[in-house]
Amino acid sequence: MTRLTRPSPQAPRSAAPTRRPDLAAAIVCALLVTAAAGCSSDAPGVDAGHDAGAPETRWQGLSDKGSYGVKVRTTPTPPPAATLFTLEAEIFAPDLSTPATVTQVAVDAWMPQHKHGMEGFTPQTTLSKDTVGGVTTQGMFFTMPGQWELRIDIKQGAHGADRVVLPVYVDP
Ligand SMILES: [Cu+2]
Repeated sequence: MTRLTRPSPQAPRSAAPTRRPDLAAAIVCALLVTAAAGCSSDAPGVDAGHDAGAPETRWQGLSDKGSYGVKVRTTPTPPPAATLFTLEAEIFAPDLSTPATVTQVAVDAWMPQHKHGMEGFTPQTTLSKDTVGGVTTQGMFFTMPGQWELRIDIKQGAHGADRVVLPVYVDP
């Protein structure tokens, strides 16, 4: 950083139209600091405890109450950050042996460390007409890299209502 007291001959375009060069330099400095912080993380304070958990991805799992087993895949796979992707889920009996009929399913994604979801994206989930337990969700979007959760909420189905949460780590 240059000396703050030296008058700056060329005023930075982002600085306010001021005749006080020390103030202008201070503003530029603040902008640079802000930009640098934004490059490393959107919320460094919130991320402080993130090291506790290792990145995790699972493409299948059991629902919270044990009523269903679910397999998912994405296109493209693995899903990159800031890219629209499609999720296909297959919903089974808990042991994955038999497809389970479902009649109402909602799919969402959540970033637990930051407590936000897909921020303005509203994916559309449709039930397969041909495949029992088949669900397709279009318009999924991980807004940033990091540890996410896929949340498949079975609101109505052969084994009642239940929810599957699968961790997905999105590479930077
Ligand atoms: Cu986040």
